[in-house]
Amino acid sequence: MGLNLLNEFVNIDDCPITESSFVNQCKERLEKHGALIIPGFLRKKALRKLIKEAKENQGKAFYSSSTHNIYLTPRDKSLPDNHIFNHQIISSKGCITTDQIPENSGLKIIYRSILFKNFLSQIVQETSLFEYDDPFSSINIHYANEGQELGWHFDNSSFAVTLLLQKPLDGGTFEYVKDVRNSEYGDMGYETANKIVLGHETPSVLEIEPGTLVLFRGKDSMHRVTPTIGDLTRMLVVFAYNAKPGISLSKSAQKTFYGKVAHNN
Ligand SMILES: O=C(O)CCC(=O)C(=O)O
Ligand SMILES: [Fe+2]
Repeated sequence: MGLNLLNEFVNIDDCPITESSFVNQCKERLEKHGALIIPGFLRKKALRKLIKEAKENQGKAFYSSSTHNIYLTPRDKSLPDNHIFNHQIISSKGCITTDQIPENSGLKIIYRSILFKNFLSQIVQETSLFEYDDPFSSINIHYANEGQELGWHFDNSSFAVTLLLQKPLDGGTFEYVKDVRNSEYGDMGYETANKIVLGHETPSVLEIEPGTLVLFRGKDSMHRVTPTIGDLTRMLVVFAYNAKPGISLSKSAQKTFYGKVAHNN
């Protein structure tokens, strides 16, 4: 699969993902800001098609609401309930999985494209990127209806790739504070995290329009998506990759995120 097929979906003219000057510029922006946004990544026609597809499959979404701390870990009973580590936050959304996305979808063409994977791996500085071994986790579409939100958290994965398809009338804003914790050195960032949760620290906001590609380092940068306001659903694609082949999401995580467990692994 070459540039021609990818070019049907991705605006290669404005986002020349195979050119080293563009790649280097993207890499620098990600390092400096902890986030990289590429507006107009999807061609307008492709965006319209993907919105239609996502709407057609919305009825299949698994909706869940969960209570979690910002580290996405169980409570620590040795710490008080009012400690930031034990502070509980609510997140809710709908989700469809890779197997529910049509085989000929532009999303699968982009996700599996060697050129796209090369582009990403250079930016995040991994040798190669691999899809998930389970049939659910590689490409997800998230649906946030009115009132649904993702509470403050850090990601488990070192980077995330998203594509916004539909922006709500209001709300649904991606907010983040860069480098709150240092997971590599075990610095939990309690003090800053506490200020953020209390609203005493002003987060950065990512201005994202439909068709924008976002690369985000969410492992150490605390982030959230504010509640959707109005009756237009926020629809967002998440592309998930691994640095090694053969990795599946754990069965318990599959059950929590997708409400089902794959039987083939
Ligand atoms: O919805 C978004 O824009 C970000 C999603 C996110 O932070 C996550 O899935 O962990
Ligand atoms: Fe996240």
